[in-house]
Amino acid sequence: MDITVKNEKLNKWIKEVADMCRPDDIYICNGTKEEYDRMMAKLLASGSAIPLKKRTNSYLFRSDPSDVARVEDRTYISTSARDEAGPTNNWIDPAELKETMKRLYEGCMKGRTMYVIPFSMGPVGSPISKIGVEISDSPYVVCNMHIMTRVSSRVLELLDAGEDFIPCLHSIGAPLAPGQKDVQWPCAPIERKYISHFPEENLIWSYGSGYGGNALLGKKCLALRIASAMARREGWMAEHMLILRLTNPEGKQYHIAAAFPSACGKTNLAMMQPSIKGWKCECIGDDIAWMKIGADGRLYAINPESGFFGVAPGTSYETNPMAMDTLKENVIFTNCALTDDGDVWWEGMTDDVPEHLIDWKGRDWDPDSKVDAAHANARFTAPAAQCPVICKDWENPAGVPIDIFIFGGRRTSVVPLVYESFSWDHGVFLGATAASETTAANIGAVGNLRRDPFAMTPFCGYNMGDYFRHWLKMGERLGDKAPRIFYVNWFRKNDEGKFLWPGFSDNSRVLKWMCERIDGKADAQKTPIGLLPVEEGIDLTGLGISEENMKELMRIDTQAWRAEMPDIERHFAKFGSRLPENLTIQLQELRRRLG
Ligand code: TSX
Ligand code: MN
Repeated sequence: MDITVKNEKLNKWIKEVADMCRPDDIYICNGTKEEYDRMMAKLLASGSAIPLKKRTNSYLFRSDPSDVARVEDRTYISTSARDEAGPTNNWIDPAELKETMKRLYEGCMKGRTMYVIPFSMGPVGSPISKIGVEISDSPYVVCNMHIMTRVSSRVLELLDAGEDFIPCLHSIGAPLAPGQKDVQWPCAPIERKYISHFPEENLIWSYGSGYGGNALLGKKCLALRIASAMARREGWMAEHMLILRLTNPEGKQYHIAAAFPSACGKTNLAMMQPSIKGWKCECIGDDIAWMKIGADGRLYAINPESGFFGVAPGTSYETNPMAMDTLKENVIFTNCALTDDGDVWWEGMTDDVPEHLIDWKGRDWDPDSKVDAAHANARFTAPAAQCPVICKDWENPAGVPIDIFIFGGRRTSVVPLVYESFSWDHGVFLGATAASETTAANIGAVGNLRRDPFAMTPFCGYNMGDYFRHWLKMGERLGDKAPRIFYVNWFRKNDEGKFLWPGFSDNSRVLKWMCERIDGKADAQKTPIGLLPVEEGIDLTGLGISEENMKELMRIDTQAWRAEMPDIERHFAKFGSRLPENLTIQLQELRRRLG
């Protein structure tokens, strides 16, 4: 195991980790197809991967039932002072957390191979991109990282040339004794899982889980938690946002970045195909945006990822045909159900439920069963390049210039279909107070209002009060080149509990109004909460929605809005003295406008 690389920091780190974790073998990844195939062959041989007859080069994995999602209460932002992590993060002192985790890491890779995965978040060599190296003992992680990030020998060359990288240490926490038989999804029990971030030294330590954001460390850990802390220090933005390009019939392009809490259909919007004639929509990313101010003073965005790690249940040719077409080949499915003819299935995929399935736990399942066949958090990992509407500029190292920011949430009442902020600071207030009603997908009661500022609550790597301040500061720097900020709610219902807005492709009508606002072609009416479309402001050609429903979608109930104030106040109070005064002023002004 005399592995040496030219990058001294990497060399030293590999040796340190190997001495601590004591793997049987070390392997440095190069990102080639041959390597992917070799890893997958190993996973097939061990029985972890199930090949799918119906989809070329695609495989199904079943996780341990205790390891099915990100573990937010085992996720830590470990800074020297607790207050730097802030009220929205779990905190443990770095020295103490490292002590605890070193004891767990001690010998944790015995009987396994230690994979060193050099990857780039963002196009290799882009000035907005960052390099990471994940060390993991999971070949499933290696395959997923091949799809979700750029793993390549070109990254190794940049490292050899002395470029810096973010070390991401991962172990499933399941060493094998000599002769011990492996299980299908090795992992550690919940009380030994730790997803730890040390933003002061750009370091990630993850232990005990093989699932999603707990294990694919380039995504939530690096591209959001560590990157958000770097972005504040370095004057850029790392956001939980989709990126899309809209093109109008005249060929003018608009770039939109949008943040929504979970269960609002972010991936669906990222791949949405407009219902209005002559408008085109292309996908650049569905989850994360890294943005820097360019030489012309505008804000440029890249998607740091190279794949989609999407929630499968609810994805169908009705809700997201472009995603369905992305999933035809070269896909890793996790915790989906298996059909008798060798395909995957999940709740909401088709109207007809197959007569027989193997559920996500590997048991026989029949349609009369009360349990779901696929886990509610079942996932697909698919290359972004396979999306039929991927934008030709999705890998442009310069990024795309953002014109519009959208925030939103799922609200059955109170919040109108769309409104524009009065100013940047007012838009930051909208992001900071963004809220969604809980659905069956959340834990606890359905319909509770949950504030999820900028959809960043689980992903901000530092004090959220400082994060609000950073947004205000970016607005000052961008000045009149700043994107305009809108708030949307696709989910308002009538008093019979029916959705008022058709959503999906028809959301293009709302996006069109935003573009017309940018171009000074659409009037808006001033209301206490923001700028709303005037009557007939939104293009409803061919939609057949009633005037009454449209009125209800845009109605502002000032009484109901006044009733929101105490909750916003309680929400803001959590941030104490870290809450920027500008946001307190925004709240005061809203209260005054509501009368
Ligand atoms: O993703 C959704 N979007 C954004 C699409 C680009 N969903 C699914 C949310 C769960 C992830 C939506 N659901 C949207 C939406 O705009 N709107 C709704 C609510 C809705 C559901 C079904 C209908 C209409 C609205 N069906 C009919 O009107 C027939
Ligand atoms: Mn996300």
